[in-house]
Amino acid sequence: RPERNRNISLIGVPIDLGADRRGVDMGPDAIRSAGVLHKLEQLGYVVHDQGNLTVSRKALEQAATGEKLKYLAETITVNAKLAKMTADEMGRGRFPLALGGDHSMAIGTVKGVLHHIDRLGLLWFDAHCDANTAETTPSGNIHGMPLAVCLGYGHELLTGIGGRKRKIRPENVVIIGARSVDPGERSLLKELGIRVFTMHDIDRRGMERVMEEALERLAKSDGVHLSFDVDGMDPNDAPGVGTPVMGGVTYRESHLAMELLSDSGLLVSAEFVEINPVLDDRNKTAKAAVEMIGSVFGEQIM
Ligand code: 4U7
Ligand code: MN
Ligand code: MN
Ligand code: MN
Repeated sequence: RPERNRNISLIGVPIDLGADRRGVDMGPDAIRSAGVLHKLEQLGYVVHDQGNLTVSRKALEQAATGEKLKYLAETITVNAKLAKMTADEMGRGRFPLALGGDHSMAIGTVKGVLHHIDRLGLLWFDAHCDANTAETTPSGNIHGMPLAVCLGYGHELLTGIGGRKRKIRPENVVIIGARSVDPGERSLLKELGIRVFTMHDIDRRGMERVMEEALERLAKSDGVHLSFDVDGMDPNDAPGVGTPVMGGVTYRESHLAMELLSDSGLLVSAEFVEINPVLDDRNKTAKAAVEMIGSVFGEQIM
């Protein structure tokens, strides 16, 4: 079994400006209530809890701003702070674990990790591909754009966060669980040659073989960031999400994916995002996220 970094830096990111449904800003506290600290400490980790970043909700009061990218300014502010905190915590030798919050926060975490690992691999677990740009977005919601931004595509104020030159290389990205892809995303991902493991692939080949191929690709990077959008899971198992899509990755398949990722020893940072307790069923989704966190940090049944 791989040597693990025993020090985890927990960073709550209560942002909901990237999404249309309110409430995802309460995700970090929902995951805390579901016992994430206890889980990690039980597994033998030392958790350095940074609390939650401050996210101004002022922008929300000025409804219908007519911006093409909704709440761009505050989203940039939050992600710049998050990138810095992530890079700083990694600089202290800690494993950054961010809790969200809408998926726009991946811009900050990934840019922060890129500060230390230039050839970073990225495992994007999601029902969506989050590869829209200002030109292709059907919604104007920035949580549909972070993967494009991490690859260097999109509004220059977003790609500039944490330094324009820091980006993920297409050959180091895998997407797992995709089942809702917009036309503009499809063309960008095809153009870049990004490996997308759709639900069709998981149905046909099973999660074990999908993960084996995914990890084989990611092993060529210098370390992997996990961006886990809980809507990648099936809405029956993870109902507390703003953009549910039927026919997702089951609870068991998700566990297996996290266990195999854990066993690979490639993981250097992670985030769990899009948990919306307002839409949830008795914190079921946050509890599922804590179980996935357990698996990815090495929890075993026996
Ligand atoms: B999430 C969407 F059009 N693609 O861009 C968009 F379907 O972080 C949804 O994966 C984005 O939850 C979902 O608005 C973002 C839409
Ligand atoms: Mn999603
Ligand atoms: Mn997402
Ligand atoms: Mn497990």
